Amino acid sequence: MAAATVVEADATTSDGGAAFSGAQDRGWDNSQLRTYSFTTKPIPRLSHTDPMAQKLIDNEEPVVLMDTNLVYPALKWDIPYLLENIGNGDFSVYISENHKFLYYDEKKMPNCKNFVPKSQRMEMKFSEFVDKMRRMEEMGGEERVYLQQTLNDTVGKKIVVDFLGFNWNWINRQQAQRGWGPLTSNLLLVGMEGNVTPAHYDEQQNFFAQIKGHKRCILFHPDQFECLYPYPVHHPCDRQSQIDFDNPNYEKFPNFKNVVGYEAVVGPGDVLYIPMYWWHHIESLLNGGETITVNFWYKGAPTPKRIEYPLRAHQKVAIMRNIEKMLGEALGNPQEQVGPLLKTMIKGRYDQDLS
Ligand SMILES: O=C(O)CCC(=O)C(=O)O
Repeated sequence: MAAATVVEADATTSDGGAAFSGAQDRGWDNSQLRTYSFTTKPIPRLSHTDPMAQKLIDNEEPVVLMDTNLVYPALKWDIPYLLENIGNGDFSVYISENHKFLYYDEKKMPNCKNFVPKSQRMEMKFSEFVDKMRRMEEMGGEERVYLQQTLNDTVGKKIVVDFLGFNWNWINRQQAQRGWGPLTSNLLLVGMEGNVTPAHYDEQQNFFAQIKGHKRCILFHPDQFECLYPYPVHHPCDRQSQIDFDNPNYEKFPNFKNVVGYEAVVGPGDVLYIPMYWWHHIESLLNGGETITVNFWYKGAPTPKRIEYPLRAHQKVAIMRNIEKMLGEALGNPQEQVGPLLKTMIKGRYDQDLS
C-alpha cells in the first residue's frame, strides 16, 4: 500500500484480537465480532482537532473521529423516538434470507437475465418496519430486515430540528477544504444486530456517523482490487466483491488469501471517514441490539487539471470502469461480450517478457 502514510500498526487476525485490546469500557467485546480469514490493522481513533486526523482525510485514508458532535442531537434517537417522530413517509426496507445484505442495482437487472437477488426491497411505513423487525427478532430465524432510506422532507418536525442541529459548520468546512462537490444524500440505516453489508466501494466521499449500537467497519485500500474481485460493471452487483467472506472460494478467487484490511468498531458519537473508492464491509455487532447510522455522502473533488504520475489506485479503478462501460456500450450485449473481448485482448500477449 504505497500511498499510506500513517495508518500503520501491527496486523492482527480479523476477530478483533490485538487491534482492540486495552479498551475496557467500550460497550462491546470480541465475542460480538464475526471471524474471518484475513488480517487487519486498526484504523486510528483520533480527536477531530488532532492535526493527524486532518492529514489522514487530506490523504484520503480512513480515520475514526471521536468528538465531532456531527450528529449530537440524534444521539437520543432510538426506535420509540423514531416511531413517534420520523413521519409517515415510505421507507426502503431490504429483507434478506440471511445476515448478508448484498446490494444490487435494480436498473442493471435487465443486463443479467438469470440474476436472482438474495434480498428484496419493499416500501413500507416506519411502524410496519418495526413490526416486521420485532417479529423476526422473536422468531430468531435466519431472515432479517434492514432499513436504508435517504432522509427527505417527509420526516416529522422534531427530526428536522435534530437535523438542523447537526454540526454543519464542521462538516461544511471539511467539504470546502478539500474541494469536494455537494452533499448528495444522508442515508438513514436502521439494522438488526448481526446484519452485514458485504464489501463494496462507493464513488463518493463518506462521513459515516454512528448513532446507536456498534458497527464493525472493515476497510480495504483501492489497491486491493485484485484481491476482492468486484462483479463486472454492467452486473447489478457492480462495485460489490464477489467473495463470500464467510466461505471464500479460494479456487475461484486465489488472491483473496493476500487481502489486507483496516478495521474499527464505531459506537454512538463516532464518525468514520470512508474515503471514496475504499472498500467497506460493515457489520452490526452480534448480540448488540439494533443499530442506527446516518451517513453523509459527498461528490468527490473534480479531477485536477494537471494529472500527477504514477496514477493512484483509485484513478486506475476509475479507468477500468470507463473501459468496461465503453466496451459494454460498443458491443451491445455486455453480459456475453465484454469478458471474452477483454480476454482476447490480453491472452498470451501480455504474460511474457516482451523485450
Ligand atoms: O452501514 C451499513 O450497513 C452500510 C453503509 C454503507 O455501505 C455506506 O455508508 O456506504
